[in-house]
Formats: sequence, C-alpha cells, structure tokens
Amino acid sequence: LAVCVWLNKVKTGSSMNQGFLQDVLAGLRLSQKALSPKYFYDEQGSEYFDQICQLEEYYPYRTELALLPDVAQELNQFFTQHSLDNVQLVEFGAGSLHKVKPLLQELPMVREFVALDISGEHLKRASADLAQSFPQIEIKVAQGDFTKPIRLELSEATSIGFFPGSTIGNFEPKEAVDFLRNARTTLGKDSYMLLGVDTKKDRQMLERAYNDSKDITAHFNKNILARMNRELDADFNLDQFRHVAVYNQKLGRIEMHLRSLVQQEVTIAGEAILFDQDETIHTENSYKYHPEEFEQLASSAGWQGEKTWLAPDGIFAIMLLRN
Ligand code: AVI
Repeated sequence: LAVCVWLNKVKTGSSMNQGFLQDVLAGLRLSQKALSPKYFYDEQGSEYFDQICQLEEYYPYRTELALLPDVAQELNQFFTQHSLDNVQLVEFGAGSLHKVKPLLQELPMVREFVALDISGEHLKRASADLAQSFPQIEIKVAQGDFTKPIRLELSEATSIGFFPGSTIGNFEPKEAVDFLRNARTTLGKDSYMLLGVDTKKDRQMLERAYNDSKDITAHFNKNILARMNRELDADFNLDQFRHVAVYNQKLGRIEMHLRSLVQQEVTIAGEAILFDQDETIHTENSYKYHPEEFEQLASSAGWQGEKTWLAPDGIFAIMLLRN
C-alpha cells in the first residue's frame, strides 16, 4: 500500500484533551456561551457528519459531488495547457475522502496526495481505501488542526490545495482570510486552491438542510455535549437541550445552537456551569457567500480568482484560486 502515516498525530491524546477542556471552559464562561465546531468531529461526530451527507435535505454534499467530474475534466485541460505535469494535491479537512476521488480519476498529473484532518482514525481508514483504488499515487495522511498555521514539507511539484464541502464557511470571515493566507504559505509559490463554497439562497432551503426530518443534525449537534461527557467528565443530560438551526440573513450564516430547556447546572471537570431556561450554546456558524463576495475575501488573503463553476440554480460554487 502506498499509504504512509506521515505526521501521525500532530497532537496526541492528553494534550488534545487539555486544549479541549480549556476551550470548553473559556467558551462556556462567555455571556453568549459558545463552542468551536471543530469539536464536533470525534469518531462519533465524523460518523454523524457522514450520515448528514446522505440526507436528502442536505444539498451541499451531493451538489458539490455532482459538479466535481466536470471540474476535474476542466482542471485536466487547464493543467495540460499550463504544462503542469507534476502536481501534488493537499486536502484540508479531508474526513472520508469521498470528494477527492473524482479529481484523482481525471488528473493523471497528480502524483502525490496529502490528506489533513483533525480526526486521525477516520482519515487513516479512508486513506487505506483510497490507496487501493489509486495505487500509482503516493498518499500521505496527517492528523492536525488546520485552523492553526501548519508547515508541511511539500515536494517541488506544483501544489493544489483542496478544501471542499464549504467547510470554509465554518470559519468567521476573518478566520477564513487567515486560513487562506496560511494555506498560501503552506502551498507555496505558483500554487492553486480549489474550494467548495455554499452560496446565499432562500431561507427555506438553507434551514431545511440543517433541520432534517431524521434529526441526524440534532444528534450531530448534541454529540458535542456527549463528547464532553465522555472526555471531560461532564454531566450534560442531552434530553435537556434542543437543537436549533436558523438562518441569520443579516450576517449571511446558518447558526446552530443548543438551547437549554430548563434552568440547570452542569458540571465539567469539577466546574459548575449554570444555564438559564432558553439560554443557548452557540455551536456553529455556516457562512454562505455570493461567489463575487468570496472572491473578494480570497483576494484579501492574496489569492486571485481563476475560475468558478456553479451548480444548477447557483446553489453551490466550486472556485479555483491562483496564488
Ligand atoms: C462541515 N460543514 C461544511 C457543515 C456545514 O454545512 O456547515 C457542517 C454541518 N453542520 C450541520 N450540518 C452540517
């Protein structure tokens, strides 16, 4: 197998938990309680997310996946025209590695694939699978928190970053700029970046995607409470919280919250946290961008818009940026 676990576990067990506990306590001491959505993705949370991607209501996943074969074909032409015959693909937040397959199928110039994700076990399994389908490509996986600056020792090949799924929307716009600037440094001179961006659209379609009829998104959201119970010796009663997802049109983002149904006290690693009835923990933002708006944001991080592919009705965009 061509898989090599390369930067395996940038952060391991206890140091990861230490950071988790500190972030949780800091977030729950705020007047608007808040947790970072990156903590959704332990084993269980990554599994829930995979289930979300199979939901009829959750259009971003299937829409992007349907667009990718065309994108890949055009990228092939583009790389050929620009005589780029040695390319390494770097996926940020790689998760289950479903999205990279249509690219690898069409792009023979990709010799190396580097997958980064915060959930290492999930990624390791997925990459072993990928290696079987693409034995000619060198596959490297690294577990790490790509919301922070990272340094990868990349080869001399032309780098193309890949950040599908509109995960960029889970950053604050300012953090998205920081991420894109860091990615520019990571990927180096003459690199490219291919991103999935969920677009602004009517409220109904957006809110449906985050309030599915099978309640998988609710389980995904509440998993952050279950995870604190598992890892931080917390005593959240999941039945005492309700999943809430609404579109904040003014800020152009879906907001997910967990609303406390009663006044209650929860203990986390010995610290008592009080909840008023109806008080919420803000667990996620998912920003939506008009393509031009996103191009503007990317340009403030030093990237130039090269090409945009739009899904039918403009419900999702894939954008190629050039360093
Ligand atoms: C990973 N990310 C792009 C998803 C989103 O749509 O913001 C996470 C998600 N949250 C609820 N459903 C899916």
